[in-house]
Amino acid sequence: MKIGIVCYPTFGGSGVVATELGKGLAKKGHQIHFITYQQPPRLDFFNENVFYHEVNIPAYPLFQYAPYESALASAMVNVVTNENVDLLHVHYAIPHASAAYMAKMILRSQGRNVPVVTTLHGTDITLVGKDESYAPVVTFSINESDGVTAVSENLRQDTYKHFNVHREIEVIPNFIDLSRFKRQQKEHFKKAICPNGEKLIVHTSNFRRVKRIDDAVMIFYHVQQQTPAKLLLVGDGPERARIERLVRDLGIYDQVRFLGKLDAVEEVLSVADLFLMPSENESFGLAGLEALACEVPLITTNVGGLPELNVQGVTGFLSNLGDVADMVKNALYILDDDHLPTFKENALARAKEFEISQILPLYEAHYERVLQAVQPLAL
Ligand code: GMT
Repeated sequence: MKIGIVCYPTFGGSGVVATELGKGLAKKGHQIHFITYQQPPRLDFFNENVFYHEVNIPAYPLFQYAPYESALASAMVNVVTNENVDLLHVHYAIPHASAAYMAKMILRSQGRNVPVVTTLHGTDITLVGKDESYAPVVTFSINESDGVTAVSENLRQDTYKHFNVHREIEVIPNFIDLSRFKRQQKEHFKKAICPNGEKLIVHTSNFRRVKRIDDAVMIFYHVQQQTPAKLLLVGDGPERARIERLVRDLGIYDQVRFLGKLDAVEEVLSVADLFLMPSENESFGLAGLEALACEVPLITTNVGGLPELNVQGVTGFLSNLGDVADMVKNALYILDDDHLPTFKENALARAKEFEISQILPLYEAHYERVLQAVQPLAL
């Protein structure tokens, strides 16, 4: 199959899911054409089945906001036409699903029927997408997609709740490549960060408000008062400066390190004892799955799709949003040397349920169904 994949070239979230999906499909012999405005960070290797097409967005003095959606739709039209792409798979509804609809209509006017699959990832539905500035376009483009998937049952339900969507949505969860995300021997790294055998706590995110990093810092603040610990914060984004200030104000700057946007996050997770995800909303929690794969138990909120990933008392604990005291209590329980080994074992066992080899066939089957349903154009 020849598949055009559209995504944001991000270090985490939908960008990573889309890139890993494309890589996995390419290894299985499909031809994958990535269409993005920048090379996705995990697209850093050569494979004969992988192609990259950059969206060109020309500047013009008239544009206060460059019309990215038009440039993207045009790129999709060109790639489909030149490369004979069978199907377009767009990740994150805004504005990819509506740009794909535009591309589909243009291609149809040229006598080519190319179906569009839209994968809903999270904030495209739960936060920004439902804002009335975008909602009509998001609703229309979901309804007009030929196939729609959501990364959790919770996100599927949220889509029906917030939008006038009347079509089938298939749940295909996020997945993990266990050959990359596995506990590696990085003891020298652990020694450098935790020279006195401290417990290592990690949070990774795009540093947006929805991640509630201040809760992560407060959990760590209370934990380290009762057990020696260090905190690694991986990622960057709008919250970074505020969080750095909070860490300084709490007087724990020496115990906290900001690592920025790390690509090899599995190396950090390999030496971690606990992962914090106190998010306000999380449709799935891919970063949490990456932690589980590296045998790191989770402290999360019980919002969104997190209960579909984190199993209470088995792979970690879930608390109500903002209940820092409960998260501290649970973190100390997990970090107890009598409990930690079991949680680590359970974490890996849970991650195995989301192994990429089990999830890719679900996408392939979804594509097959969508392609079979495409009506030939009347001549
Ligand atoms: O909002 C983000 O954090 C980024 C966003 C994205 O689409 O890039 O992440 C969402 O998609 C991920 C991949 O499917 C999910 O694992 C995340 O839970 C989800 N984030 C939120 O729902 C906040």
